Amino acid sequence: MTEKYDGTNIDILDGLEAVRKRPGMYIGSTGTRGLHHLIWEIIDNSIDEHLAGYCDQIQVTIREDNSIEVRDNGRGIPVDVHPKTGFSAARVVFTILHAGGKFNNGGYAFSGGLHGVGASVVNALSAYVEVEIHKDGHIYFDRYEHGGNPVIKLMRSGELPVKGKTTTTGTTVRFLPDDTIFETTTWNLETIERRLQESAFLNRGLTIVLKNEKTGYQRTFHEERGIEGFLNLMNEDKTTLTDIISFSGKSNGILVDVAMQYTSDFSEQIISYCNNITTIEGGTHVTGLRSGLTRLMNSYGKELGILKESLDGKDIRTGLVAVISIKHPDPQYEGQTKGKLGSTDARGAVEDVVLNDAPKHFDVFIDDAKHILENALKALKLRKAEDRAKVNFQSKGIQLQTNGKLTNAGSRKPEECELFIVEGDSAGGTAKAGRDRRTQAILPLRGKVLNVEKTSLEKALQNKEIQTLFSALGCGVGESFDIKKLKYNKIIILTDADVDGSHIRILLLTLLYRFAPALIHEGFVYRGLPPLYKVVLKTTGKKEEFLYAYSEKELAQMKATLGTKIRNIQRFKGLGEMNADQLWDTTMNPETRRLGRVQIENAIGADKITSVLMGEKVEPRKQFIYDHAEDAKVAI
Ligand code: TSJ
Repeated sequence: MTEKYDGTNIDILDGLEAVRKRPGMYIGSTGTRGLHHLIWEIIDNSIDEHLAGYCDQIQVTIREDNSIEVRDNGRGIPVDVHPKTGFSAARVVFTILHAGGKFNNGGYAFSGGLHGVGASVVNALSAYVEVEIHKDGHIYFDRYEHGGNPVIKLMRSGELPVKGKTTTTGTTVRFLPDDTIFETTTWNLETIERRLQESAFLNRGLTIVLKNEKTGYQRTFHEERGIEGFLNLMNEDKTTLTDIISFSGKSNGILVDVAMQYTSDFSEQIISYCNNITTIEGGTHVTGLRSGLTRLMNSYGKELGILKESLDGKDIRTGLVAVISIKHPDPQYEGQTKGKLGSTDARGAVEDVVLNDAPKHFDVFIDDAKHILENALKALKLRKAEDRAKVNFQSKGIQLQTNGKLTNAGSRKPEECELFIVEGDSAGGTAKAGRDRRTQAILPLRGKVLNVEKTSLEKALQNKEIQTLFSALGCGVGESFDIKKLKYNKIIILTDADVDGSHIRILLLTLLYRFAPALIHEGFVYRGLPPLYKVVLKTTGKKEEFLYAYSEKELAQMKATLGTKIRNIQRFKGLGEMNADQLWDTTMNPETRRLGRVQIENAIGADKITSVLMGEKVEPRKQFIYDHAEDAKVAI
């Protein structure tokens, strides 16, 4: 073969074109979540370099032109010519789908793997990408435009051009997301900060600097204490019963790192990671931590003469807040969102580390073991009292199920049924009239009862409609939760686009998250998006022609494109102002409505929500985010 494969090859562009055609398959969505995914994809490479032991600094910059720059002080992406393709490895990384893994695993045994779709996907979805590699005294440079087209034609050797000399090593990547692909290209500083904060916690000693060139803002993330620092943040507003207990160890080739502390909470909170990826649904490592802790505490209890009989794991875990991070050479994930670790060996490995390494703490700080055991005995007592009094919320829910005002769907097939939780009796009535009676159920929630900002979860649970909601769902709550019994395929929260509406929505989400988190994790919960405006057009005929605007931005776009053709703009102050047809068209009809799927931003966000909301702090409430659901037709 005389022709060199120089990256303009048609196959390569076909590969990247496939990404541009179906971006959702590679990055989940083209909304704000997908947009930010691009940053994570790039940073993860630098973090892998840190894990390999060659990088301790990462700089992330939001640049004036809205591009992102990620710079690290690692070894620099290999640039040697890749024998199969005949061009520089660095170009392979950016042009060939899934090439990332081959290189990323080179020096490091634990890679995120599953989640790392890599640099080529970022390239395919960017208006431009620039790569600068400092290595072996040279600065290598490469650039791509319009979805991955290489700008620099490589010479026959396939080597990247050198644009200068250097005495350091490292990789810099700059990319500008393609605004013809993404619904939004606005970076959310808070989202980026949370992720970098999380990365700093999980990678002890790594320094990450975030800069916003547009505003001059700068912040450094660095955690000498690693996950202990994370736990400290999680518990900062709580009453703690023990010190932070941290231990690490290795079993069967699996590295285990745990930080835990007991609090006066009644719940248990375990945040888990495998290979730096959050496992939001837990899995075998979490099971190992639970069972290991049960065995360990029962053995201390007997040794100390505090226990005669073994305690139940759930009593031992009352008040537990823990972060577990494991490194597994070949992790397997399960669950709809792949957020659950399935590797069976992780359970035993974590259990081993708990039994072998946690005693290094407890043998010295024996009071911590005593406090945990006393707390568990208290939890057991409370639980028994609760059982006797039968004040258990679950049984109450069942008794009261007929008291609420649920209007059920005709069909009994969960896969086609939807439950609308509607704010206000009047909107509830409209929804009842407008719905598809066969598949759509309506549960009105009286706003007045719930819109008190500080309604506690306990108070909310006394609310008839809330009880009706949980019994209507059919899947139980807490320990007896069973998603297979869920009677609806979608749970759609429909509240006004005002402050009260948002409080009710957050309260409902908090309740669902607290009592049936899988409903949110598995994507069953949605937010209906009612329009804000009806834009009536000037017409000559008798029939009224109009459009709906769902945001201020859309209204502005309509004003810009339609201008003088607009006759009148009506603002909907609430759902109650719409008639049944309007509500059906805009918000309920699966063919025309818009829905946002409720998602949890990340582990810090999710668990901080629960703890902080329980503590009645208002500020971090915004961390439930909404991504456009796949069935939402976007009208503009
Ligand atoms: F992949 C990428 F282009 F997106 C990217 C990679 C982006 C950024 C910001 C950094 C990196 C990156 C890759 N930083 N450091 C590395 N290191 C390697 O790829 C590397 C270097 C040397 C060796 C070796 O075995 O000598 C192996 C690897 C994987």
